[in-house]
Amino acid sequence: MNPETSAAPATERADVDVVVVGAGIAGLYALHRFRRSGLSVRVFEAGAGVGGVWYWNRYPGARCDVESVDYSYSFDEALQQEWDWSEKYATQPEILAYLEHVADRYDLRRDIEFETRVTDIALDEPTLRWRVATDTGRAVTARFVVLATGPLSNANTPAIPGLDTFAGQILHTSHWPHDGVDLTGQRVGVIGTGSSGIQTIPCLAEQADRLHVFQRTANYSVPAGNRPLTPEQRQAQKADYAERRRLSMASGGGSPHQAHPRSALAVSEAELREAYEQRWALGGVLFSKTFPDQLTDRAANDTARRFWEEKVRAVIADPAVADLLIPRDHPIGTKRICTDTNYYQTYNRDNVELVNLRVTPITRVDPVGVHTTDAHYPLDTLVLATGFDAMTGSVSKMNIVGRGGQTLNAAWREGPKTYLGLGMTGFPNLFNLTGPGSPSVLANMVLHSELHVDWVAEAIEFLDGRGAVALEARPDAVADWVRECADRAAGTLMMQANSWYLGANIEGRPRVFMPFVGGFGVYGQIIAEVAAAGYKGFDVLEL
Ligand code: NA7
Repeated sequence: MNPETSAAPATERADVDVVVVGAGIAGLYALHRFRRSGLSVRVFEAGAGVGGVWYWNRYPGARCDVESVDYSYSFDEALQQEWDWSEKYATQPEILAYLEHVADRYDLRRDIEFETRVTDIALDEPTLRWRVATDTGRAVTARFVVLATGPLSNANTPAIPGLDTFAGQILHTSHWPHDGVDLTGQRVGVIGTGSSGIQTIPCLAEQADRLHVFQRTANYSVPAGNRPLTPEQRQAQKADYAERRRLSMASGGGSPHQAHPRSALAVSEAELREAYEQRWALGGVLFSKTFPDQLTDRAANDTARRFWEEKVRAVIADPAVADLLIPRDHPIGTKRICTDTNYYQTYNRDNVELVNLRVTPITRVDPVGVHTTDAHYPLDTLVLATGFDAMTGSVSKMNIVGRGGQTLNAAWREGPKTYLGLGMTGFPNLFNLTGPGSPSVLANMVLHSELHVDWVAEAIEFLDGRGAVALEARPDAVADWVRECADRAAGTLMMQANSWYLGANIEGRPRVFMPFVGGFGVYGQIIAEVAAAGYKGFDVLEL
């Protein structure tokens, strides 16, 4: 507790100014930034180390699909100048090493309690203090609670009959053993062909004796074009860092690359092709933003889809296999485009078989393998690349109780309801980072985390500066924001895919498009204007 900066009322003081839940990218920066404001901070982290998603997702082939030079903190020029990324797209071990370096460099670990999961967060209404309880029995009170739990941190394990009877090894991509796994000579099955499956399948195919890929829905993937960075490239990037960051902060997705200035439907065939070729060479997920109308106009989207299909068919030896790998159920980019290295080429290998679950669904797992409606696949290892209960999953696992005993889960029963993604009515001083109602996973999560953390830090400074106690989102501001997010999503093609952006991968979740789709730069402006206007849409509370 820092007595100078704490504006605690005469009533009992809180143990700390801020509790941060999670020590991933957002949580680490939150701790550093809040300390810089002179606040006392306690971070609770379920893992045994820092890193969040990069601590847990250790499957072979795990990489970020945002360029490493962009997917890194911008808050300290010295840090961004001193750290050397070895490749265009960093591997999970390299990102984790970077985050460990950050934790050491800023002496963060002393305020983090590891292997401690937050179970309950309850408001004491008279004092507007939060009481945060954990599974280790530790509880603290705080003036502010910041949820830095990440949108992709709650693994989804499908309820396949008999899964628990499997006598071999079951691995989930998001909980891969820390010592690695040797699959040499094994019969391996992979369920799931999202980003995780698509990254790991080529690596598993090289190790396994036989690999069966159980695909329910085909996905669009674009080659990463990954390569080592030369010292000259690194130097050039670092020399240009300020401009790179400026462009990223103003962009749609938090990276410096700009879309073509014209509609995909307004350019000549040659220009169209050239633009797509350039993005293809750039690699990865940015392919979905080659033209500004690609995600709003079906005809524009089709031009990208046709280009993509031609490229992908060209590398798959068997046209019948290619037919199965080409999505037909959603426009390109309406689920996050995957980024791969030799994914489609992997199906040309003799030891790899693609099983189409749309025609022959899995019926059950038995002790020795997987049954579909027409075959039994004997396996030594079954890999679940089945994704996450995304966006709201981790928050919903905690029992968060606000005003009048209302839980956040009850408040969000029909879908998340936030103002700017940050604040919720009935939950004063509880801030949710990079979750629903913000650009979230549609943006570069490192810069997004910094944007959110800085906003919250400044909001706390604002409150403390005027002797106020809390910010609480007004119900009308929440209703307007929820409507605005829904309207913006409805104006795109994003509603046409059964994506985890919509919670469509988890049974029982309401079908609501959760991220703010209006762009990272636009969103940054909106929240800055709200702050500049004295936190318009929030009630500023005094006791
Ligand atoms: P995703 O993208 O949610 O992919 C999960 C995959 O698992 C997807 O292909 C699913 O098929 C499949 N799945 C899930 N449940 C089942 C069952 N019961 N049977 C068969 N197949 C199933 O998760 P990822 O981890 O790959 O990626 C998540 C994000 O992390 C990614 O977008 C990046 O931003 C980083 P479905 O499509 O539901 O038919």
